[in-house]
Amino acid sequence: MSELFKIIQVTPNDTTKILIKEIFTITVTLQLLNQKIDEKEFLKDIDLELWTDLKCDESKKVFKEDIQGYAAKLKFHNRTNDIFTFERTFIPSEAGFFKFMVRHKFNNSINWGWFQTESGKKEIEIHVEPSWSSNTVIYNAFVRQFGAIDKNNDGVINPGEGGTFNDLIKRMSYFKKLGINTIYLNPIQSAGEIFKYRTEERNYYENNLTNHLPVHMHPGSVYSIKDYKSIDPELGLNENIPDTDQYHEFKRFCKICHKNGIRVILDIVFDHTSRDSFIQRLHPEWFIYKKDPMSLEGEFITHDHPDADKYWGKPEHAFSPYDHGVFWTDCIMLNWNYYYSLDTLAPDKSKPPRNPSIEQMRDYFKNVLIYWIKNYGVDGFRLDVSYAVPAEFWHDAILECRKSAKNICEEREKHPRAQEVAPLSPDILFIGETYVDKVNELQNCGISALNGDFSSKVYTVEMLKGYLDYAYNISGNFFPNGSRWLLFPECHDFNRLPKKFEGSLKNKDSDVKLNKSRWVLAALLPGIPMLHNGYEVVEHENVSVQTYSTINWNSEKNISAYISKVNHIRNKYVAFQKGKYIFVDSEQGTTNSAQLYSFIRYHQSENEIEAFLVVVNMDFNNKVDGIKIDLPNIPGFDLNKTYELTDLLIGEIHKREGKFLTIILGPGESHIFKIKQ
Ligand SMILES: [Ca+2]
Repeated sequence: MSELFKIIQVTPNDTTKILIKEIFTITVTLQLLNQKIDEKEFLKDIDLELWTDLKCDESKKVFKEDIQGYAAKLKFHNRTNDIFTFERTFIPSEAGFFKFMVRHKFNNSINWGWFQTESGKKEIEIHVEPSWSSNTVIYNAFVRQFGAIDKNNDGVINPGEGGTFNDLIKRMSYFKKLGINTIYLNPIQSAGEIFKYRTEERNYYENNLTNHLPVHMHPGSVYSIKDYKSIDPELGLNENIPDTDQYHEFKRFCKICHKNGIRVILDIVFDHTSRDSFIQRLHPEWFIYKKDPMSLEGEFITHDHPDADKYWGKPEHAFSPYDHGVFWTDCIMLNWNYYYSLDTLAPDKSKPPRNPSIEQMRDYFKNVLIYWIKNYGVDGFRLDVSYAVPAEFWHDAILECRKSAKNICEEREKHPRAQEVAPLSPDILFIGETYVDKVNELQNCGISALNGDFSSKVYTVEMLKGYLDYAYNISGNFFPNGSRWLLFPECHDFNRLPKKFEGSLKNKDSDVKLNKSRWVLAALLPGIPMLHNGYEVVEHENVSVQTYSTINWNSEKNISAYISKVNHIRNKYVAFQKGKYIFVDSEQGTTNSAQLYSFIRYHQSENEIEAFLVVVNMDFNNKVDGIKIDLPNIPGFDLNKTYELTDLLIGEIHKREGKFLTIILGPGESHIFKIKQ
């Protein structure tokens, strides 16, 4: 049979991420090698089958009429000369990891031939992603900072004046107005008490005049967790409910979020714990030890080392995580049997001892995730330092969390009193923190979106275009199709935007223009936008993860109305949530001095094509005065004929013809045009 035809293509032919409840098509293209065969005869004699474990709403309908189990016949689609295409469409009903294979036989042959990709793969992986990964707009609240207020007017934030869950609850209508639909909280657990500061920071805090508190009075880094199932009691303070506690307050927060259609994502830190974490006491074998825990050179001390009595199992000798030249002395590293940082950074190649109860540790951490889903109805997680935990652990954890979430959601339906909380849907979202490390491995293990490097690429048109071309496989094939990235101009890890650009802000309101322009990019480029608290009031001061910090909510510079407008545009149009992206050239070119970042987003549904042109002046000091941009072909539009551009930000309508447009835009301003023809 092989001499009659050959399969030349199967699409997709590599790991692909698709959305739950969205139509997904698998296409097989084959070439007829013997032209003399009659088309009717050929179609009668060819059998093309798809084998898959995809879970579909209409799986009964799809699979029943077709052969056995999960086999489905591919249907003839069309023919051009000697090329035939066959298709099968699905609507996946459950988030998860699946695969499919394609096989063929001809003329009642008893032998099936299995299709293999060029790299010899028979099974092609499909990740069905949470539906809300496309339409979510995230607000990142650092609870301790968000509501911090100097109640006694002594000019500083003292213990008891930090932010609480109740401060977030009080601003629920603000969040809704802002057009966000997910709140991501930096860790809310209690921080460790020992080594609250890393040694080099200790000096800074002791000498910094703005820091009035002695070291032991600081609340400690939220990324140095003492007990994974705890909540910092200070976050649960509430003057109106004196007998409440942090657990009750967090549950109340989650419930009110859900009532308002807002999902909750929790930060989880599985790379390290605080030095005095309780699991270090219970499971010393989950950690690794050195005589000097802040040394790359010294040997690891195993439990049977001659000096084990002195060092092994002792929290003060547990090895600290090491990152970019700095030991995080307030933390100790968990032993995942995964020596990523050590292998690349340690001058000696000595490996830490294997964790003898790694399976137990993996189970413990999976249960930590399930604990938050079951007891608070948490909808997703942001995985801190996700690249330092094995990807296969994440893969398993994602599967088990979604399985548990499904049961919890069903239980909530059946027994709402017994199960008083549940995620809004069982498709728990996982976002992995990594900027540049192990991105491919993490995209492939089933994490729905990665932090990525957007916030450090928003300086120039050239940098940003290069980054997006890479992230979205436009300049090569780096990641699974459909990979998603978190797009945030700011987060707790880096300086705030106005600080980053400090030297180049020339006018009084350049910082406002800067933040406005970067939000349009974050919200409307492909990805998941995330707004870091304080960005909307153009805050210059960074958050402090170790101690108290505030946001000046009364700042004269407030762009929340603008952000809200942009977010509502994103929320209204599917093209911005999951449409295709095309970069638009300008006569200034794609250089570091170019001002305009322009792009098309379009989405084709059954009855219409939605298309938008976004033009952003990335220059926050100078206007753009008559620069030509050159529109690409947009499917469904004929730009030689008149078309209409409606600027959704200001409501102006322009009629144009041809592919060149002349742009005039103030510093940091943008056009968001809906294109109609
Ligand atoms: Ca105070």
